[in-house]
Amino acid sequence: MVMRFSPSISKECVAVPDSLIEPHGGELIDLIVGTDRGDELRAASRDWPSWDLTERQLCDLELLLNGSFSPLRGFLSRDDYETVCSGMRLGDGTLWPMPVMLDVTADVAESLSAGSTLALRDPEGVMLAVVHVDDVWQPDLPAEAEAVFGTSNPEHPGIAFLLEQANPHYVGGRVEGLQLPVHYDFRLLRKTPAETRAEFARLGWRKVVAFQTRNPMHRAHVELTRRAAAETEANLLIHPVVGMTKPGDVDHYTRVRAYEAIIDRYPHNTAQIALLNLAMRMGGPREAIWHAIIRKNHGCTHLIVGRDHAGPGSDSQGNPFYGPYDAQELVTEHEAELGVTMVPFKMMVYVEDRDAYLPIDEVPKGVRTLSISGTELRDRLASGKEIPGWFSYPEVARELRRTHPPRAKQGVTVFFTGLSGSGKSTIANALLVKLLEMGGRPVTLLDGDVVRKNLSSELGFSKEHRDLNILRIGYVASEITKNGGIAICAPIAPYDSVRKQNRALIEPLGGYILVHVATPLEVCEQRDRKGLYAKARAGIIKEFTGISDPYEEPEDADLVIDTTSTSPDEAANAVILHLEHLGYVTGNGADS
Ligand code: PPS
Repeated sequence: MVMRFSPSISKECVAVPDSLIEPHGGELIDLIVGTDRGDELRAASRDWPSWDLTERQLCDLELLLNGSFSPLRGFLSRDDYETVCSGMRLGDGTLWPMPVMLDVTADVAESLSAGSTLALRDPEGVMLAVVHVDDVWQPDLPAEAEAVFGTSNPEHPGIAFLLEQANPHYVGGRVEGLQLPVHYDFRLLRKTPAETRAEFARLGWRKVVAFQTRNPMHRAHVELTRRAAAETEANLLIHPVVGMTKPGDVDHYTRVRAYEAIIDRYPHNTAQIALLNLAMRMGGPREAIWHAIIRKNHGCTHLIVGRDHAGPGSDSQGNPFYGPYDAQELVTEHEAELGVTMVPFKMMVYVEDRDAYLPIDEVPKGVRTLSISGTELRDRLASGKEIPGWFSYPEVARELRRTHPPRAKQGVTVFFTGLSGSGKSTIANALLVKLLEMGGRPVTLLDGDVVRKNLSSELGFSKEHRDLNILRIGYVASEITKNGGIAICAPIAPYDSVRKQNRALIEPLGGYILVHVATPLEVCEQRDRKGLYAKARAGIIKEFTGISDPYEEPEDADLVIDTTSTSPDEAANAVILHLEHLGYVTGNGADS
């Protein structure tokens, strides 16, 4: 049976090349210098300014140093940057779609000029490389975003990164490397282009089709890659990105264990896994060209380009950032120049009657198909529901379940906010003992007063200090949540933006529930159990929340409780019921 991927592939009979594909630009770049030069650079670095590389820059530097970004020999100069942004080409005309930039702060930029040298260091301070500076300039980041990503929508993760996280100055220049960044995980699977090429040469792999992925591979992906390899009569390189992917993606540890678990599903010795420490930009069409260049440098002759390749999906209004096949179109335009053959594929769907996967355009009309979206998969994991065998393999489902337990086994933070005397601590204490009585998970109470005696003992009540206090509580709660415990927090937390920062930190790690203890000020003041309101009214205590300092009512509370006429027992019970409603505690106890 002949499988059809695209007319161009099914018609052509591709000859087996007698040597590996040429790197992009003709030469595989290796920027690591010899020992003597390394010693020379280390000694001279005493007088140079240093830059501590960001997470993204560490990824970019690694791929520059090991030749994945051939023909680049450093971070883009201003001229190259401008032509890359405007026309996807370096100054010399070589196709290059993505800016690879060294962004620095204003103070570091001020210490540099053309001709200076900058030492690049990893987070521990180890010098990995130097940049011989050609240009230092302040780029127009919104213009770059628009040119590279084809939109100015700040919800695009590549644009959000540029506008919110990138530093405001760029430094361009040639790089000399002393050593590659160190990785302690999956060492045997991390391969430089020289290593994949050497391995392909040794194994006699001349035609290699690369599969780029940032997701776990389920049956659809395995079927698709098997078909792609069979159709092109090529070996398969599963080449997952383990650097930076889209925020919220499954972590690379889980994914790599899952890739390792399915490698035996391919015909023996025909497929391999290699990990790529790329920082993705989610740039859709341009990024697809970039992926092709990177795979070419690793010795791959073909690249699978799927639906919405390297795209970030849709914005919050449901509008897709790119058309589903925009990436395929752009790669097709440049395929001849790239020298990498695209293996395009449509979305694969499961055809129940045949118990098989088919590209959606090959499914006969009226036939029932099944698919599970990423969101549905996350929901199934969270609720502990079955992951059907037609969708994934038991070994992949097992790995996902290990790191994505159902909600009843995930950590959760219950964050109370409200005025002094509103009843936060009392409800929090009642909740603590009720959860301990249920059992199953460790429970920690971070009460406002108690935290101020230890974690935040040196802090006062200025906005700055209050925010710091809440961020500290949030950090501790995030660690507890990440490790499967329950954190109950009960500070006043009067400011909205810092509460939101905590939510953003904690939510991806488990549950986060904001409870507004909305007891009115008059009631709190009337109770005045600690006599603080009287002192605040008398001006003895300054900056007192509700009296002489603001309290910003939350608009994003998951639960609102007014203790004017609610007992602590009732209030704690309402929280437990809400946790149960969300699945964080089950009817039989927290550990079931
Ligand atoms: S904050 O704003 O969230 O950092 O405050 P928090 O850490 O919860 O600390 C509030 C407790 O400190 C006592 N206290 C004050 N509260 C508000 N404003 C001022 N100026 C102040 N000075 C001291 C007070 O006992 C608070 O405890 P609770 O349990 O809320 O009454």
